[in-house]
Amino acid sequence: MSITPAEQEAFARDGYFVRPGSVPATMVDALNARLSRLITRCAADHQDGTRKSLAFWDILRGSRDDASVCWDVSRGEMPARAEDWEARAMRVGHGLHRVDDLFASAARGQAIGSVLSALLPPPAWIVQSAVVYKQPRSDVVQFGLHQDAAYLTTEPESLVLAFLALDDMDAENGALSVVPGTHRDPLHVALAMGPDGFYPVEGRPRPERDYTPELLPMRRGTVAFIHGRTLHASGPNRSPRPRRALIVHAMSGTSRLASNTWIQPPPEGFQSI
Ligand SMILES: O=C(O)CCC(=O)C(=O)O
Repeated sequence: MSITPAEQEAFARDGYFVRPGSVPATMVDALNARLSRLITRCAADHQDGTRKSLAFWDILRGSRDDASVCWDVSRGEMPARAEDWEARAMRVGHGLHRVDDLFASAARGQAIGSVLSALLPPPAWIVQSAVVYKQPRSDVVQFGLHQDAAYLTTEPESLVLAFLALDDMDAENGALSVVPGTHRDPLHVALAMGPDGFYPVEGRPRPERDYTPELLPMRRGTVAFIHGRTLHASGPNRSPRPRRALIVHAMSGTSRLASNTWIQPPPEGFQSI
């Protein structure tokens, strides 16, 4: 069985559950090493002119099917050597499972894919996969309280996020926080992608409630499974350590993606897990 009755119950009650020790340290090390390679390759593409724009939203919009890197350009000139660009990486995706065998096996394997499959009416489809990269002592990557279903809206709703900690995470380096039970809220806003980022296409006032986020410190190798409407957030990285997370979003093939959603299925359709 891929999930226990207690996990099923927690998901229904709280809108998330956490599984420590899901991915062995050797696999986490291998994913981080592969990540470095993908980032250096992308940097080399910029240096030889294969990739041009360094603008965040240009890169994000074009990132559905590959391993594009969004860069922190706020710290001046990019480094001379491609290997040194990793210190500027903010986000890598959103098709890691499509272009890289190791990330594909992580996304589809026992620790993530099987659990997503157990949570979703079959068939379960991977919509996107990416690494969120918070650099040491940097506040450029942080997230206010949001529902992922706002920017990946499925009808009827079936979105689930798997969040794999690739580093130990705590309050100091920007661990995830969630507001238990908020998956029972309606979708507060639906977002589409414009030239300068996401903009609201449909919104309802957020219910008058006191949202108290709960910090989820995680050891590397932990996976959290989060309902698409569960409010979550994460702060800046104030530590000298990196904070990397693999995020994999999945939906049921019995739903469809809203037409305003920034990711649409590739021509051959989404792949089942
Ligand atoms: O990496 C994180 O802390 C949160 C990521 C997230 O919520 C998102 O990408 O929507």
